[in-house]
Amino acid sequence: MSETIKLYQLGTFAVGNRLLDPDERSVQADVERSNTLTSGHRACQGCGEALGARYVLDAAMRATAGKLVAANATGCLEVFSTPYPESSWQLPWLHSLFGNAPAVGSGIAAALRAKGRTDVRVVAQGGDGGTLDIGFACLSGMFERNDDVLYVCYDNEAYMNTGVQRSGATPPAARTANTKPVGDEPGNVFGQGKSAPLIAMAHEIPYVATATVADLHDLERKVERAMEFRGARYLHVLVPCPLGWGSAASDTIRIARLARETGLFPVFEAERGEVVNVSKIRGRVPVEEYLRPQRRFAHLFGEPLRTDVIDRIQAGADRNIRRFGLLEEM
Ligand SMILES: Cc1ncc(C[n+]2csc(CCOP(=O)(O)OP(=O)(O)O)c2C)c(N)n1
Ligand code: SF4
Ligand SMILES: [Mg+2]
Repeated sequence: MSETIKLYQLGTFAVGNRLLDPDERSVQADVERSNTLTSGHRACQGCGEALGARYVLDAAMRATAGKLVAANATGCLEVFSTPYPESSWQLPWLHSLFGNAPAVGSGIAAALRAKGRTDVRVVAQGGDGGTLDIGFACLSGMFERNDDVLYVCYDNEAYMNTGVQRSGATPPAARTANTKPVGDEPGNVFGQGKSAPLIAMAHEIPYVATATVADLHDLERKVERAMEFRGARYLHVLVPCPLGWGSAASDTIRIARLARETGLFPVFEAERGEVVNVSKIRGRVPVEEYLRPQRRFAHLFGEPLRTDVIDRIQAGADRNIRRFGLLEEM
């Protein structure tokens, strides 16, 4: 005798989960969630970028009642989500080039304005390479024209999609495919790179914020806040990459938290060029705790132990703590 079993879970896990009673559902199955980046994509296990993008886009969808268009630069986020003809995106989504997502976002915003569709909002997004390096001129133009676009940079501190090459966001001493851990100054050199959030602030655009995937509610709140403004807005999200950082997939959240708690990644909000809110460090930790679990810094912990390099990284964290007032006043 055979029995026919109905399979409801044809779409996402979240959809299947919605067949349960509300109090038994996971957060992901909340009926309010749009699951904008849905299951089936090919990101590595523990990918911070996939997690960050999912929360950013779902929050943006909520804030705009689903009237949202996204432009996406080439990079891991595009490659793992959209191996043509498949896609994990459940919103109108355009793949731009590696270097022009901000310009494509500006174009979409201009077209919507020409059509009088002020109800539909625009997100443009890309990795740190697409944002800080090749797309930087387009981004600055989008900022100075104050185009009505929220630009989101998912910062995993290198060009991950093409095999972990250095970007303008790669931290000092980090090993990448083209910053080898050899010589007196192993890994990426000190004194290079740039802070995209500070440069965005210098454009005095309505809203700039940083966030990490360690605090997803904070990330969601910042997306919602960004959507309250018209004009150019910039959100910079630190998204650990297990493959490129040589960290355990299960450590993504912990490492993102340590980036904040060491002071290496300041988490703050700014409006029209002024810092208006800072996430204080709750339990300060030395940078060594952040560096040790990542193989991209393994050359600092061999023989001899490179305390000189670790001290220089600590000095950078201490400077951030002073500059942004990251510690509670005693
Ligand atoms: C003009 C051009 N140069 C190079 C490439 C190859 N390319 C595609 S994605 C990428 C790196 C992406 O790095 P990032 O923006 O940091 O995104 P991630 O993959 O790290 O998320 C490169 C070099 C390209 N697509 N176009
Ligand atoms: S290489 Fe890094 S950014 Fe790309 S999918 Fe894997 S974990 Fe995510
Ligand atoms: Mg990157």
